[in-house]
Amino acid sequence: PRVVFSGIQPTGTPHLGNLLGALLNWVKLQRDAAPDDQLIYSIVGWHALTLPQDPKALSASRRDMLAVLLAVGLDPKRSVIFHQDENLHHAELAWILNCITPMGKLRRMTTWKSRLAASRNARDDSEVDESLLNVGLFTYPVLQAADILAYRATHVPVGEDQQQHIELCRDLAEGFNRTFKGKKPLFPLPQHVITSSCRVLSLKDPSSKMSKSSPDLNSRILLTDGTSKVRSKIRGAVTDSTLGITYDPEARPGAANLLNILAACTGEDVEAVASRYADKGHGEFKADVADAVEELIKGPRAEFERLRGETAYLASIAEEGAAKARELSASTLREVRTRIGLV
Ligand code: AQP
Repeated sequence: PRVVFSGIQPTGTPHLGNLLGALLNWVKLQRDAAPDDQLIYSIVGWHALTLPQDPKALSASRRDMLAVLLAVGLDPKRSVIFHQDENLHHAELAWILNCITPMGKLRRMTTWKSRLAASRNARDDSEVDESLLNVGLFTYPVLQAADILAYRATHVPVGEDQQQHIELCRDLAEGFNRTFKGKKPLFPLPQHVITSSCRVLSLKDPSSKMSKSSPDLNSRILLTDGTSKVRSKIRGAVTDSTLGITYDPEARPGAANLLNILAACTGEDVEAVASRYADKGHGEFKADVADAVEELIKGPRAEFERLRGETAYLASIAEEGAAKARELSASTLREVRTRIGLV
């Protein structure tokens, strides 16, 4: 049987990229799973702390994210849905893994390098070094490895941008197995499941991905956006002035992004969608993209609005999820402690 683990940060309202790139795939995995597959989905609050968060907003996002996971169709009877910060085994294992992780490996993470570059740009100073960045950001991938290994997960459905982190996780699992031998290797080497070829790009700058943290609200479609917001954001999406629609991600990234979105919403092949719009105008194309997005999000949006008020229900789901998660990771941590000598 497979053990599937994935996580999402409670850093704000999920956008179309999170839905198409992650959450809807989690639901698909849940639907297609074999009866003895274990599915574990976590809201990773400790990861969110690596960037500054307003405590009130974080607390609200944390609760809302649980409502979102239920609203998109995750079933707490089938999947373990819980807050990372309510299972301390993650932090314990992260510390232990930190102690076997070479700094050089973390310095090579592209996510770390891009944070460093962003900090240099923000200060307009190419001499800025890592001393200004926090240690949590540096060791973020080790916490992610702990999230996965605490459940001895075999499959990790996350975006392509996470590939390097999964490789690090495999390295750490392998290193631990080699150093701390038992009757059999403790950790399976988890596989990266690339859940979607659809990487959703910013509507305003198709050279970067759609992101929760971009300051431009028009760059992303939120799960909470109503019909008219969806329409106006798609209408305002950056495309180009070439007549007709073709799928050319290099030369026409804006149009290609909208084609990818449309194809992902309707479950069609992107080239087939493109050929249907070859002779159509941008206005008509965008109107159809907006309709498809609206069709996709309207159900989860209504369910989210209903659920977010059900605070007692959400609290009970969180509590049950955390208890199950702790139970599942307890045996791993017991074995880890024994093998390293902390018993
Ligand atoms: N634009 C995207 N297209 C496809 N998938 C995406 N994901 C994020 N953005 C896109 C996937 O969503 C999952 C949860 O991601 P996360 O909460 O760890 O956030 P992130 O990847 O750091 O990106 P966000 O959502 O834009 O948040 P911020 O701005 O806070 O960094 C992951 O599986 C990710 O691949």
